Amino acid sequence: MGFARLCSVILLALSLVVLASRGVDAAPAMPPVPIFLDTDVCVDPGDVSAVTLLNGLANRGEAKILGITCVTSFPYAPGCVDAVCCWCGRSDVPIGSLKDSGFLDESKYAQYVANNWPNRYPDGSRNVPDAVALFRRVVSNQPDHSVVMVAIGPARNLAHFLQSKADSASPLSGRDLIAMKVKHLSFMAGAFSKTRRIKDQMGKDYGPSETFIEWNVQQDIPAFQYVVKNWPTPIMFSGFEIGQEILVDGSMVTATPQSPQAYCVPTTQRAFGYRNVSRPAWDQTAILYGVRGLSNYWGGAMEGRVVVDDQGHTIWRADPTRHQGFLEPKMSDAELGEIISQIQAEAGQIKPLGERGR
Ligand SMILES: [Ca+2]
Repeated sequence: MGFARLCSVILLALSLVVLASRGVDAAPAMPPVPIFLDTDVCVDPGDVSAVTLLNGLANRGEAKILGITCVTSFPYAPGCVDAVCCWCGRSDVPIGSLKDSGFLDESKYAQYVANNWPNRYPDGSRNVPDAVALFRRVVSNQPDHSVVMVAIGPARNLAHFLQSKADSASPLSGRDLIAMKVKHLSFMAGAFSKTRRIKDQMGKDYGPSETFIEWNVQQDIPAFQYVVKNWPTPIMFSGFEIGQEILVDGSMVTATPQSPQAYCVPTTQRAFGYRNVSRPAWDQTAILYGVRGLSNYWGGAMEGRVVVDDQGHTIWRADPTRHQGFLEPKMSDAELGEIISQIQAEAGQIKPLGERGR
């Protein structure tokens, strides 16, 4: 082998080492995925981590945040979401809120965050747009079949979006508007695994998926039934079993201790009686799927439909005429956790917008 050829072989080997050392989460160069997020931020602090992850993916150029709606009546939820986005470098994300009263109307962290970190809604949600009006306005301005909807809470807002009527934003019904503008829905809800048993973060075993009623479904079973029956685009579910053993928030807390997200998760964990600073990454998995798809993280065929009984059990049935599926584990929880962990930790380290801190 000549010297020049030997050099080129060494260079090739070195570049492969460099590529490998960039980490397993190096993403392909693609246009940013337009994401509309619906979240029940204020109940589980995992939603705050999920909003952080979405901001991290947007900061990397992989996602574009079109809007975020809150599916809770808690008045400080929009301020909390906005505070997290502002902290991550984004002060103009359109935010909407459920206008029903009395639905998930409490939080162990959201008011403190809304009152103590910069955001547009520190005094509550009175001036926050209605979630339905915001969704219709934002989505109607997007190219056809482009919007990726991500839902990480109960299905009430999604049912309202579907049932909405023509307005100044669009002459279409909600269902027709979604069919025209939305590409697919990534939804953290239900439990589907045939192989993984349902466990909580303390290792308590709740048995197989078919006997388990997942929280997002349970909060509004009629809304969930309505959505799985009527949503006109493909739906990929991230069941409870997908995120249950991925605990990732510790890195975020260490990397950005002054951030609102570093406050939310440990505070709530302590209030729940857990010693771990992390919540399972249920909601983050739906965000990651929405932005990066199956990647080499998961499997999941979409030739079926989900049926929900009146108790809230989720059952998947093969059906070649429908396009609903559920994520199945492929990459190890530890590797997937490393990927989520890294993006969440870096998301809070973007240069601050204006004044930060409590
Ligand atoms: Ca949630």
